[in-house]
Amino acid sequence: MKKLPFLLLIAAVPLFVACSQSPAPNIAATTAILAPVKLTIEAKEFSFSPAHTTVKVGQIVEVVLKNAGVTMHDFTIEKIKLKDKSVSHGDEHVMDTASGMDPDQLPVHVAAATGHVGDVTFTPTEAGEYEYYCTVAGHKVSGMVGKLTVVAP
Ligand SMILES: [Cu+2]
Repeated sequence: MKKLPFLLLIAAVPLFVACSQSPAPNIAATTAILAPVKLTIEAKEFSFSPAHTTVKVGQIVEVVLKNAGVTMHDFTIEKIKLKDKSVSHGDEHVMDTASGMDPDQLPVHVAAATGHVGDVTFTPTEAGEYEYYCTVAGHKVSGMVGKLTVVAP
C-alpha cells in the first residue's frame, strides 16, 4: 500500500487596516471649545463620592453614576439651567408617588440599580452652586447630597 503525503497549507493572512487618519485639528478652533469632562460619582448608603465637584459654564459634563450600594440610587439636579436637554442612560426609576414628583422630568436625573452604572450628560449655562441628591425616599435626608459648582470658563 502506498501512502501519499498530503500537505495542507493554510496561509492565513490577517489584514489589519489602521484607520488613524483623523482630520488635522484646527488649533484655534479646538482651544476655544472646552473639553468635555467625565465625572465618576460613586453612590452608596448614604453618600456620594465625591460630594463636591467643579465644572465650567458651557462644558459638556458627563456624570457616570456607579452604584456601589445595596439599593437603588440616583443622581439628580432639580434646579439648574442647561443648554438643551440632558441625556441619560440608566435604570428605570419608579416615580415617587408620595411626593408626586417624577424624577425623569427634572433637568438632570439618572438612576442605577445595585452594581449598575448610569450616565447623564448635560451642559450648564450659568455659574453657581447646584445641589445634587438622590431622590429615593429618605436618602437625601440620610446624607445623599452633594454640590456641583459651575464656574465661568
Ligand atoms: Cu439613594
